[in-house]
Amino acid sequence: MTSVQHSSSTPPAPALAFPAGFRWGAATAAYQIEGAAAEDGRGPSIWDTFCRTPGKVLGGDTGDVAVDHYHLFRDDVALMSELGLTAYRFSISWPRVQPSGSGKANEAGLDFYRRLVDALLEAGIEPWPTLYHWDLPQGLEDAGGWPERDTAYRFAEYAGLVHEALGDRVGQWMTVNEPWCAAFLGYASGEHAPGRREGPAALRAAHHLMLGHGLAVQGMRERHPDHRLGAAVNLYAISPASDSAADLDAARRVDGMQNRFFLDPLLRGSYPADVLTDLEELGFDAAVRPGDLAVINQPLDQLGVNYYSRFTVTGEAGTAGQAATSPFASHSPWVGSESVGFVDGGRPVTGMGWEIDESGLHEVLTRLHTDYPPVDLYITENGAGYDEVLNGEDTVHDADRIAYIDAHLRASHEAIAGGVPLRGYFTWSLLDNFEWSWGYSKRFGLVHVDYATQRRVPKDSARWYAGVIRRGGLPDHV
Ligand code: IFM
Repeated sequence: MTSVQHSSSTPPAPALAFPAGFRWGAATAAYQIEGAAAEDGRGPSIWDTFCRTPGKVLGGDTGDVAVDHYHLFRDDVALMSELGLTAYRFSISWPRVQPSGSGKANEAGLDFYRRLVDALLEAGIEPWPTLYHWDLPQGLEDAGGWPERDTAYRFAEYAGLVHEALGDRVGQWMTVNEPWCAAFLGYASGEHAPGRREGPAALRAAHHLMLGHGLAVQGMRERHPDHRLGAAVNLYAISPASDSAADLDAARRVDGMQNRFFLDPLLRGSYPADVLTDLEELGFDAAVRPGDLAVINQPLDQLGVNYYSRFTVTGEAGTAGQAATSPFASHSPWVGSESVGFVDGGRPVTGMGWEIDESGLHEVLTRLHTDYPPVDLYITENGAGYDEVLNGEDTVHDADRIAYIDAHLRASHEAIAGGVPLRGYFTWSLLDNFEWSWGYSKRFGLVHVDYATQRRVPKDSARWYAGVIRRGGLPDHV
């Protein structure tokens, strides 16, 4: 591991200062970094199975070893300290805690998180665990997966076990991460595990992810009323390609399925009426039982916003398509709106092909503030993936990533100045890691990882971000 060197002199006051107490963080997820897939009693997850299915993950890559965070976590916490992070967002692996998805906890699995949390606390870094970041125990998928209502109850049971074990030292919790991806990439387009292509099942999965969130929050609230609880959703800014009625309708549909289908039940206790109309033929209503929406609509202390890009969409005939979420995209994840098309918005893109538009982040944050009941907001993911190489040097000159994060922090600062209660920013990601169906081909880290040796090398962006944190804000220019 090489270190994040920076000067120890007092930093100049930033031109754009963030409020005192603003959380400066980085995020990761269990399957993407931990490795140790068969250690200490961990059971198989749907991602272990998916990675072993030919043609599902680029290069046949798996998370078996990933970046070996399970063994190297102390080094990684040391890196976080050098960066000056005040908070670290990670996820808990459900199959480490409940190898088959139900029943008593595997203490050896919980012990790993006890060790990690203790190391973070010792370093003065606030732990921000997420309970579900897509690694459903395979045993639960064998019983039907998220389209089965029982999975929501199993999730609440698992959440209770983790909360019981760590609740004495962790006070910030996120339940589910990006339920849109888990439901619609997992069960509609099949680009993600478990790789099913069943639209109506994907809708039920989405509802049960939300129901699981609500049930988990109820139990956690009862156990520790003082804890701060929330969920992290992936939101997009959406633009119609033109003012035509077809394009405006496409924008309404994509906004409905991507944003409002999750925000409305979480924050208002209802599904958007127009989306329910779009889904009328698909039997979604039958999945929503009396009382479910009240369970989902638990009072939240915080909402996590994962923001990466803007979609420009069209409803003109013959344009059906989708944004590039995977190298294997072939089926639409837009259940009930499969005919919408995605067009080039004319902006520069990251190495993922995702258009860079920080104004979309400002738009999303402002909309949350004006259209929904008040809740503290955190950017729980934001960052840029590229195909980077070390080139024999001892760093990566990732000026593109610096520019991306800088621009999004400026947009965040503007939102705060406009009254948005944004309380923190977690960049995705701390380390290069397993990027789902892209395998290890895309790198999002502030820290480069040599996957053959597990050597960590901070990129230019790591030093830059450390400076931002030390100053508590941004200089006039990048
Ligand atoms: O790597 C993912 C993460 O797991 C969820 N949000 C988006 C990131 C980049 O694709």
